[in-house]
Amino acid sequence: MTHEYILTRTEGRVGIVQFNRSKALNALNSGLMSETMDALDAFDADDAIGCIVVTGSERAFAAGADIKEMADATPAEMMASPFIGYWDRLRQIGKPVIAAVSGYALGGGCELAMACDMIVASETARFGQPEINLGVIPGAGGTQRMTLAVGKALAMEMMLNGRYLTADEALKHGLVNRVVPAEVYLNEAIKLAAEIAERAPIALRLAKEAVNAVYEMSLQTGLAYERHLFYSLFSTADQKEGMDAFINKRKPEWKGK
Ligand code: DAK
Repeated sequence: MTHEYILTRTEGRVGIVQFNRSKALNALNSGLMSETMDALDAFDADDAIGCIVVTGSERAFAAGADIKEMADATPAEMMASPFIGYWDRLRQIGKPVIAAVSGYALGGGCELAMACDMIVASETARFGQPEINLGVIPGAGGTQRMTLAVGKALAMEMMLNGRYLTADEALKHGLVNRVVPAEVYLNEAIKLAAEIAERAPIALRLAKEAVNAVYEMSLQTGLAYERHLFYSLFSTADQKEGMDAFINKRKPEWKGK
């Protein structure tokens, strides 16, 4: 399928979505967001895909929502815009999603990377929520997810003063999984995704769901939720296969059932 704003491809069991609007630093206009979410849904529904990578260009993952598109909007138009719904759709993706980030990840671009499950960053990556410079604040999770990741002190500096985080700072504060040279960041992300994609599909989904539940539940409810997900996995063929393979010293063959 041809797209206007993104490129998609697969490498083995990894589905790759690449923003393709580099002249505008991959600013997230509605066309780009809509194509991205359709591509993510398609990979999520495809049994041949085990893990998804979302990436931009070397200069910018994405420099935020398209300022030109929303500059004249009224509150009612912003509320009616499908924009925020795209983030909800991203949260519904069951397969692991890795953001491969190089260059600018700002505003909505940073929020999108944070809404993914993991971030592989190039040394050139810069994370920021500079909405304050536009007379607004983050609207797609920036104040919440960034604060949960890096803590109040730094998050305040980012939100109130538009401070960017370097890749190393992002690593130090637990926002990203790893920092690698710019020449290899995408390959590293795909390599990590390929390893994950070989694992038991249902367990992957439930592991992701259980970790994300931390943000929604008390510890007690979260522990109970985890336990129920754990029990439910004993109804899968993959649990029987995984444990039998261990006992018989062989490699498991996952069926996703
Ligand atoms: N939107 C539109 N165009 C953008 C853009 C953006 N966010 N960022 C860059 N561009 C365009 C520039 O306008 C320029 O286009 P031309 O002038 O060449 O046509 C081209 O990309 C190259 O940018 P620069 O010439 O500015 O490049 P520099 O290297 O000088 O600067 C920069 C790079 C990343 C520092 C700078 O471009 C910049 O500050 N960009 C804006 C960053 C920003 O403020 N991002 C936050 C946007 S607000 C919502 C929830 C959330 C949101 C929206 C709705 N709802 C609940 C509905 C999210 C809001 C945001 O993300």
